[in-house]
Amino acid sequence: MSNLIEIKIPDIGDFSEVDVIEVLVSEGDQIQAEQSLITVESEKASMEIPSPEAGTVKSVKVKVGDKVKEGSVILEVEAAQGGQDSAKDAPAAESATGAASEAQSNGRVESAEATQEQTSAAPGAGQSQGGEAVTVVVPDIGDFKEVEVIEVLVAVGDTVEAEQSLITVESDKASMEIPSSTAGVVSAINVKVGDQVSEGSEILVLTTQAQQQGQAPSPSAAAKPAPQVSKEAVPQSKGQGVSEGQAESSASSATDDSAAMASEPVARTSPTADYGDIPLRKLPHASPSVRKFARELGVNLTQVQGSGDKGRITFDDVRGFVKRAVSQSGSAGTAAPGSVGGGLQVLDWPKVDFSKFGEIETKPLSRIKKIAGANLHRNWVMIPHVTNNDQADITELEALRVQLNEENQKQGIKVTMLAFLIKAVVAALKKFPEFNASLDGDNLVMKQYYHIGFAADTPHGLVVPVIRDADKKGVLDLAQETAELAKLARDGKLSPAQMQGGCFSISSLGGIGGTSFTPIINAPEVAILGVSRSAYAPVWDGQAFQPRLMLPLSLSYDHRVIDGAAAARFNAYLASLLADFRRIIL
Ligand code: CAO
Repeated sequence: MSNLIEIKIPDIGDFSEVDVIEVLVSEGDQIQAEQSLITVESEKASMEIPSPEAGTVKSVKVKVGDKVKEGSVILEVEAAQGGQDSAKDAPAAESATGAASEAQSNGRVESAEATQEQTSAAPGAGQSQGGEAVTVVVPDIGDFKEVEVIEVLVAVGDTVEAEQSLITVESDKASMEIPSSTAGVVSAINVKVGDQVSEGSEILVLTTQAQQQGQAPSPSAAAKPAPQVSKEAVPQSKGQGVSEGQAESSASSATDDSAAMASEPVARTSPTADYGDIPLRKLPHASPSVRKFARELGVNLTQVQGSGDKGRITFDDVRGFVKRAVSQSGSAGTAAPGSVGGGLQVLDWPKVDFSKFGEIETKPLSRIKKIAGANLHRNWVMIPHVTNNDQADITELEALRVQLNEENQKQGIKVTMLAFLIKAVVAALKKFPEFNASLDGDNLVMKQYYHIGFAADTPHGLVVPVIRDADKKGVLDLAQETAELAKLARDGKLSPAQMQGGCFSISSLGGIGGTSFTPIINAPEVAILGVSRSAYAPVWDGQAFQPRLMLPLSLSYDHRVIDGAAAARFNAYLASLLADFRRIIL
């Protein structure tokens, strides 16, 4: 009875076909039951496929990039509890023909090792007579001493071309693909994801085409033994009389011994491949799944700025890159065909040694500045902003404000223009509901509530407290609440809940100055009102210039949702309410 078992993909729920994104074991590995063997990834999730059995990996049937589904064979494992006899227990003919079968080869060229085992067991059943194998080692990789293998890109049985990438390694600073130094069929893989390798580490063993056909070793392999040549005497007699025990012990030593060509008929030399001029491809710092994601989206990772640890590129970096590319090429309309980056192909941020020009002091950005900065940046690059500037005549409103403050002096409530603005904005949102909305894909979410945020300048940076249900509050309540929230903001005591749920924001710089500015929309809101300092200006009333207190209103809106005409109407309506506050009750 053979104890060679095929490990298949189990029931993986709703996913019909998934990609192999990591192969976590290699031929010869001793594995435990439930140890993860490969990682697969669907559009929605990644999952690791565990082994149902402990044992020794005899062959790996999949490689990174393969598509698998329930029932796909991923490994052959010699079960630990099964005793000495395994594959060899199977009749020779069955073994030889089985090697060619769809089920065993999984549609690929059968591994050289397997072929040779079959040759031993059933002389004449295969073409390969063995010969020298070429061990591909990690070449000189510069300053990197120990680097981690993050991808194995080939599987046993694969035919590889010279210069084809075999594995990806990653150091603290960079990733690079290690190419094959020669063409051939992969007969053994000596590394797996997570291994540390350095110059000279053996990656895999290749059987060249000539050897497969029983010809002499290629001159390049035979005549150019690199310094790392490893002599491997395989204890076996020529082509016949190989006991099952011998074949077994040779095969199971595959992990440690690149002479895993278990059934080689004679002692042989396995030269280490010479890289010659083959270039190593340095890759941006990113995990295999992020690079796969980028490949699928056609993103060139060399153009993506990594925000992760040590500049590592994350999924969000790739998403952000694509979103910026889409919004830029969409608004510019001039992106070259096929160029994902479009106008994004900008120069790197300038690195300047400022101390060359004078004395400097470097201070880290505050936590709030970093968070706010990242949000502002996203909103600025992802939302097509347009700003409509208008002015409101607040001469009468200012008189009312002063009067209210006199009347409410004893209660300690100070009414500023902000409270009136919130009240007027709510009325304008009711009249123009698309301003009280958020984009959700192709849908516009229309809100039936009126939570108004206002930008507050604090010693640590900008925050936006939110007044809930502003439509249900009077001007005095609003004045009191904004003052309380502004104080909490300045003291750094706002809770997250007090900054959430806003429908529309107001950024008032009126207490400071300015005549207009472009406020950045606070996503996922679709508009924001910027307010600058009011000032008296001569206004023509049809007969004469009158001194009127004019308040500058700068309304930035998301042009994907709001048309310019609607924005002009909103701003004009708002100005009319501020000019005659009685209209609020209409
Ligand atoms: N025109 C003229 N004067 C104005 C005014 C305006 N538009 N708005 C406010 N003022 C006056 C107030 O009446 C007050 O005058 P007194 O001191 O004489 O009473 C003074 O300016 C200071 O007002 P304030 O700023 O303390 O109060 P506020 O309610 O107007 O604003 C708050 C509160 C929290 C919004 C404000 O303090 C603040 O932080 N503003 C900065 C917001 C910001 O940074 N925005 C930029 C974000 S980036 O887009």
